[in-house]
Amino acid sequence: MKNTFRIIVCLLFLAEANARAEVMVSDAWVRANAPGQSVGAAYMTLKSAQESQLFHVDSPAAGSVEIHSMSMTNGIMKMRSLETLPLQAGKAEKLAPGGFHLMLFDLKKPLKAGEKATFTLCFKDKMGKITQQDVILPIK
Ligand SMILES: [Cu+2]
Repeated sequence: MKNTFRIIVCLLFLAEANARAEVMVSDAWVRANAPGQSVGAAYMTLKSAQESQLFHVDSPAAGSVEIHSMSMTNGIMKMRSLETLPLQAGKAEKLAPGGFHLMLFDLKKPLKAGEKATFTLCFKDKMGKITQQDVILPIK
């Protein structure tokens, strides 16, 4: 009886773990500041097993972090602040130079190559469940 109970608890735990909105974060990095630069940018690839969205980002390295898109219109680079970055199930969304990026404002100190910066990523799945993930990014 005791053993059966233990197995059931284990299965419940596994089911819960699988249901969690895990988002894989890869190729994550922060661009080192050029002299005199007061803002920063961070890049990463996000892949969620289920439909989700990145809706908030925080970092102790910056006063505020915004999710930005970048596009070329008539030869002019335009950045736009996004409320959320939608993630399709199983599809990798790339934040990379020239496209989506995290914009760091009000830097606490210059972003120096070789150092690291921590970010807290907040995701919301389609059921409205919020999960939070901390990632440590190299500055380069
Ligand atoms: Cu930007």
